Parts: sequence; structure tokens; C-alpha cells
Amino acid sequence: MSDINDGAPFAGRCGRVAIIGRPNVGKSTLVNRIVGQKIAITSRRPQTTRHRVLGITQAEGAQLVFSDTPGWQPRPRTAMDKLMNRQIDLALTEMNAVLMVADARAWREDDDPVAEWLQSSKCPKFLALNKIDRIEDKRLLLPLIQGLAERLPDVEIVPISALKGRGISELLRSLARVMPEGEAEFPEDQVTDQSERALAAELIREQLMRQLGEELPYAAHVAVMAFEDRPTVTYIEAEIWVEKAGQKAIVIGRQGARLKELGTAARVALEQMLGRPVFLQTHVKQKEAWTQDPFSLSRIELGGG
Ligand SMILES: Nc1nc2c(ncn2[C@@H]2O[C@H](COP(=O)(O)OP(=O)(O)OP(=O)(O)O)[C@@H](O)[C@H]2O)c(=O)[nH]1
Ligand SMILES: [Mg+2]
Repeated sequence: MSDINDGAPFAGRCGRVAIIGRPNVGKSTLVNRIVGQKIAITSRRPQTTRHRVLGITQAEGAQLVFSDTPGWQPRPRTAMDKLMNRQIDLALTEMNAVLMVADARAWREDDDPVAEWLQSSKCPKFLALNKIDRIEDKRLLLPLIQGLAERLPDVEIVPISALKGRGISELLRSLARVMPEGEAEFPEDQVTDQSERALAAELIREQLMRQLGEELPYAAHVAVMAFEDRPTVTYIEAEIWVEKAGQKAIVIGRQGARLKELGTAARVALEQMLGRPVFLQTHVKQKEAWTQDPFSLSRIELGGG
């Protein structure tokens, strides 16, 4: 993944950009693309992101601090839904611009409440129409852009592909222009506010999201119990919490096959992130109703790990 950081000298502007959108439109993929590293996990499943993650980059002489958020849920039902919506509120209290992400292929009903919120927001507003790599005839985009421009008059609309890196420089240029004057909030080489430990928990959870069947990943949590730099390897011990015995059996798989596959894929991702060999040990624990337990949920709110 190429680094978008354009190397322009810092020109005394810095600000926060909250990224909002319904689940699965590519918010986390966009943040990873912008910072040039994988700091937020992604998957084909909706509701992959559970807590706010900051992604930091420099563009056009400004420092841009993005908040990736969980997908917006118009009808929160469970304690986890509510936690995820709170994480969005947190991102929205501290922003200098707001960037909605939608799928350029189809506007959906669940985009409407996000667009309404965007329209009512007081700060500079942007709408990234993502996944344009999936539209063969780009002329088909025009009617959508025109319709949205009429409906959202103060919103700057930018077609992008977060996956392929198209339209990203244009988007960053537009965002940098509206950032307020001020000192950089973070050192220039910092790309996220997540600790390596919290990122490790997320990379393991990413494999649960990607490799397991329908319901299970939503009932699972990853807690990192040990994270130690040893002379030749980083030693990581993690627990995967599930709610039911049946779920435990699924994560472990026949003769431990599923857990082994999850562990291997997570270890490869961890080694890539840390740039050194990793020894990863994972255990599956049944923890009755952890999604209803305030202590367990508060750990997620604080950022995994
Ligand atoms: N073709 C294509 N796929 C994309 C693009 N951006 C994201 N995706 C895919 O869309 C899916 C969802 O991406 P995420 O980045 O996890 O979406 P999200 O908005 O963060 O989703 P939640 O965290 O669940 O709200 C993944 O399979 C991505 O690979 C894009 O520009 N083009
Ligand atoms: Mg996400």
C-alpha cells in the first residue's frame, strides 16, 4: 500500500476529520489507504469496526487526523450497538470537518439518516462516493452525483476508490484546505493512536470476522493477555471470548483446525505490522453473556487489548 503522505512541509494547519457512514461502505479501508498502513481492520461483513480509531497523515502542509468509526446504526438494539453509536458520538464532538462515505454503486435507505446528519452539521462537509473501481461505465456516476449535489448543496462530493487508491489525493487536498490554523497535534511519524497491543487484538478479531460463519463473530471478543518483546520474537498470548459452548467448539474446529488457521493468518498479519517474528498463542474461553457485561464492554470501549 502506497503512502499518501505527500511530504509537503507543515504549514501550521491541523484538524480532525470524522468519517461516518453506514456499515460496510469502506471507511476503514479508506483510513488505511490514507495513512499507508493497516491500522483499522476490514472485512466483507458489516459492523467490522467496533471502536473509534484515529489515523494521522500529513497532506498539503496540514496534519489531518481522521476518526474511523463503527458503521452508523439507525436502530441500535443491543448493548454493543449502543456502544458503537457512542463511539460515533465521540468522534463527532471533536471534528473540524465531516466526511461521509457511501457506496457509489447504490444509494441505500440506511444512507439517508447519515446524509441528513451530514447536511445539518455546522463544519465543512464532504461525501466520498467509494468503490468506483466496481463501476465500469463511469458515466453512470453522473446522475448520482448530480442528484446528491442538489440534495446536499453544501457538501463537496468526491468519487474515490479506497481499495485502488483513486481520488484520494483530491480528497486530501480538499480536506487540507479547510483545516484550521494550529500546531500539529501528533508527531509527524505517528499514524495512529492505537497501541501495538490493541492493534494485535484487532488483527486477531479480523480473522474471526473473515473466517467464521454468520452470527459468531459478533459474539466474540479478543483480549490480549500478554504482549512481550523477547530477544528473537514478540510473544503474544490472546484469549478469544465467546458466549456459548457451541460457539467455542466452532472457533476451535475439528481437532483444532479452525483455531490453527485463524492463528496462522493472524500471526502473519501481526508480523507484517510489527516487522518482526511473532509467537502467538490463542485460547478460546466461554464467558457467559459478555456482551451484556459492562466491564467487558468497557474494555472494548477503551480500544480492545
Ligand atoms: N471494490 C472495492 N471494495 C472496497 C473498497 N473499499 C472497501 N472495499 C471493501 O468493502 C468491504 C468493507 O470495507 P470496510 O473498510 O471494512 O468497511 P467499513 O465501512 O469500515 O465497515 P464497518 O466497519 O463494518 O462499518 C471490504 O470487503 C473492503 O475490501 C473499494 O474502493 N473498492
Ligand atoms: Mg470499519
